[in-house]
Amino acid sequence: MRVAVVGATGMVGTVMLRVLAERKFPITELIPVASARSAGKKLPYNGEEYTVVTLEDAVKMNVDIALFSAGGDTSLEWAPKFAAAGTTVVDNSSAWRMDPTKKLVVPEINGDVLTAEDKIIANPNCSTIQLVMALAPLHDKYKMKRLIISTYQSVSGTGVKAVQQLDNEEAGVEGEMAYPHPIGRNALPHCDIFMDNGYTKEEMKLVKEPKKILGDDSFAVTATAVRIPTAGGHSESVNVEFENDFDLDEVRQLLNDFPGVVVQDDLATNTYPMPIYANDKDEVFVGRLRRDESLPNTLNMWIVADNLRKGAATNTVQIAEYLVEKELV
Ligand code: A2P
Ligand code: 11C
Repeated sequence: MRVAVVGATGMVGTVMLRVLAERKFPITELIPVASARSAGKKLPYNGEEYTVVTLEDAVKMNVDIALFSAGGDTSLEWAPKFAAAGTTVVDNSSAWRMDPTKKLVVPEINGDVLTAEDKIIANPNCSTIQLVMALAPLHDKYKMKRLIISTYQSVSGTGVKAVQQLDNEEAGVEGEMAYPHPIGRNALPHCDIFMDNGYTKEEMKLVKEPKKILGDDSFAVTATAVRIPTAGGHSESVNVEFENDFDLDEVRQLLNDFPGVVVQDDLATNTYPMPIYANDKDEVFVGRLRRDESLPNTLNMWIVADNLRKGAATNTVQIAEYLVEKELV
């Protein structure tokens, strides 16, 4: 496969290169792509160096698969041009996710919706991916009625500038601000931009994307997304009301049996998911499983994953793997 990584110099693009190499993706030629500022720069991949090219050059290079993580505007403009040139694009931006003509995919859940006709495929938002990974097996069995989600999101989700802001604050150094407030020793109930309804865009992604991925809009969702001063790894407190009652041991079993999900839930040893543990791992970790004693058929859970890996790069690469495996590219 001739594979382009668009945004190869960025936070997610860098992890994409690592994940492609780790998973031994069948690459015959790697084409790292970034802005004109980075063209000519060398990037390491699998022990060799590759030269960064521009989108204008890459689109002419007969690419089989392009993994995009260079922002929504770049995707809106360039994904259709790559698709027209015969390339299958897997896009990590929010540009195409809610477009009814595009598939929004977490391979373990709905990989089977993909066909060879899909030329632009959307990768969900990081906080959505870890959420649906933990909910899909439970929804299948007990059917969700309502979800209340509160997120605790790391600064790496915002990008390099935000990681730098936290580093600067921790070192007591003045610098550029990615957020309108300090993030160190703070919690900002503000991820992404505010919408007309008073929710943030991140909160609305959590409301809309799970319904599309699970192919079911019969359940209700409300969310509050909060930025906290962790470097990497998003956490989520989720309250889920089901139509049908559940057994907690069976919940643990269903979660453990689901590919890519690991239950960490042993109170005697203070074992529960944490961002520092999830760091650099591909699995979604679930714990603090307990009955909501205030409502029937209702579960409380705590979900943690590395937002740059399963939340972004790994899921994108898994979609590409699925396409190759099923001979859809
Ligand atoms: P560059 O490093 O040349 O600016 P992040 O998500 O960490 O901010 O990274 C964004 C990625 O998207 C970087 O690789 C960046 O390249 C790339 N990028 C940003 N704007 C463009 C553009 N207009 N064309 C191509 N790549 C872009
Ligand atoms: C965050 N979820 O942590 C964001 C980052 O829609 O792909 C990814 C934004 C997106 O702020």
